Amino acid sequence: MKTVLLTGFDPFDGEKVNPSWEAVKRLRGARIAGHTVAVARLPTEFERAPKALVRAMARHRPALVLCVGQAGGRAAISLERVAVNLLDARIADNAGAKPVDVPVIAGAPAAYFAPLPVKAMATALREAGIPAEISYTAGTFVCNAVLFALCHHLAERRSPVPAGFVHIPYLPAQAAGRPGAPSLDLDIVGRALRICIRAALR
Ligand code: PCA
Repeated sequence: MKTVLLTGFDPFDGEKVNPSWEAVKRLRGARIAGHTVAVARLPTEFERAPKALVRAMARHRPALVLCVGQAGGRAAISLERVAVNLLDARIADNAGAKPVDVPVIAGAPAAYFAPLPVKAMATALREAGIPAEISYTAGTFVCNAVLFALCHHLAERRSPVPAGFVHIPYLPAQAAGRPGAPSLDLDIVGRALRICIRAALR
């Protein structure tokens, strides 16, 4: 059976949980559209996260790669369309690194479009009653670096594998300490990821 690789991140910036890993780990072994879900937990570290992703891809040889990360403050499931070749950290990563104005991969293109049908995915999410948006920036922190490294890896190998990045809001428990911050419940995020996978495989 073909495999879908889903990844989530370690908590960062003083948080106790990362909703991305909480949602992703629940889908381990799930059967979706004739595929089995494999999961990997990535460190929220510039240096190690892309390597951990590439290792997981070598191990699972997935037919689809969907990386998921927390985007605190966003109110919808955010489908990332673009990765930029820039690290510009506002906070330190979990290893204490805080790169400013350096490329993710020296000599690589300035940007990539994620090879993922983001519009079809957004439509499918909205039809299921889940707030969704297409995003034109994954930021300049670890998530963007992972998406960029993923796109570069596939482009260099001329791989046809669809792959991309989904940012998700805080969990309600995280938002509880931040009046006014939007959040999405884990069950909804789980449903959203299943819908994203089905739409991406179509
Ligand atoms: N979100 C961060 C890194 C890890 C995560 O879950 C980001 O958006 O870059």
